Amino acid sequence: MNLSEYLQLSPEVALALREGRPVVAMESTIISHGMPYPQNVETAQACQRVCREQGVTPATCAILDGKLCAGLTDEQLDFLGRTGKKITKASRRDISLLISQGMHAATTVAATMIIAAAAGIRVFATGGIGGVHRGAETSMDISADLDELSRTPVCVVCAGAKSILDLQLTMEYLETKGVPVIGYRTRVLPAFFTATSPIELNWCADTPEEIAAALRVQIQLGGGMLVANPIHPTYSMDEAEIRAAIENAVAEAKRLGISGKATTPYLLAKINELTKGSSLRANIALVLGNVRLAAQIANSL
Ligand code: PSU
Ligand code: MN
Repeated sequence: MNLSEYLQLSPEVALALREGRPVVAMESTIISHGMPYPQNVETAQACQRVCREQGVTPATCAILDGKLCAGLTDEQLDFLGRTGKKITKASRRDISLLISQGMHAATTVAATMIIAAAAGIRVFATGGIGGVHRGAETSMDISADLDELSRTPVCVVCAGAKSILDLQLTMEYLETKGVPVIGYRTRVLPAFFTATSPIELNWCADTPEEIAAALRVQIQLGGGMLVANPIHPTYSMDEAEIRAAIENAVAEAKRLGISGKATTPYLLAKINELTKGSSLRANIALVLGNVRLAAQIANSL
């Protein structure tokens, strides 16, 4: 893979990479499709501040005018946040056409991993990853994020996966694809809004240094890795409340016939509406926690 002719690094990101200083990548679909305006832009800004506080350069990624951008200006972040769901949500399959047609798009975990790897960025913080959707045994709706994790040498820090997905099948798929999933100070997979799920993990780490050491090997092996960082207990949601909201949102999506790449954004917005904004507060808190951990991993790499 050589995408360097399509890359556009911000001056700050280019300098940090040239000098071998730590950089953390962040995605933009979480801004355009994952949260409402203006909290989306405020969160993106807060993520960049958390990075800088740790001495790490933030590289928020997107596709603008057909360029693979790493490091965005405030104006570009605001554009993505205001445009919201009207901007294309880009995964691996969309990249060639977006570039050849000079278009704009927000990047998912999969597309952001591609940009990060092309730029030489090894650590990437997000909220939740895409996964195997409930009912995938008939819909075959499995996020391209999972295949990307198997092939692209980037460490993705997330808060586990939302139970809008089938968590057990998501873990089975990651195992088949050879993706290491490391719990950060936890032995079970966190479930995004809550810190725990019944699913036991094979690996856990107590320090960012341990994760960085494994990442060095994984890069040589030739694939990505997933770090699951539980939401801080202060912000963790009530289990019954979030379960009810998710069940309700999944049923409503089915009733409305929502499918394909519209599914995840629809469910996120519906859950936020049903929980009267408390899921959004949790979402913002866990993203910031993931950025902090990603910055620590990048620092020890
Ligand atoms: N899960 C979340 N929040 C998100 C997403 C997933 O909890 O914002 C976004 C990410 O950008 C992820 C994408 O890469 O949705 C996955 O979409 P799909 O399931 O269509 O592959
Ligand atoms: Mn899908």
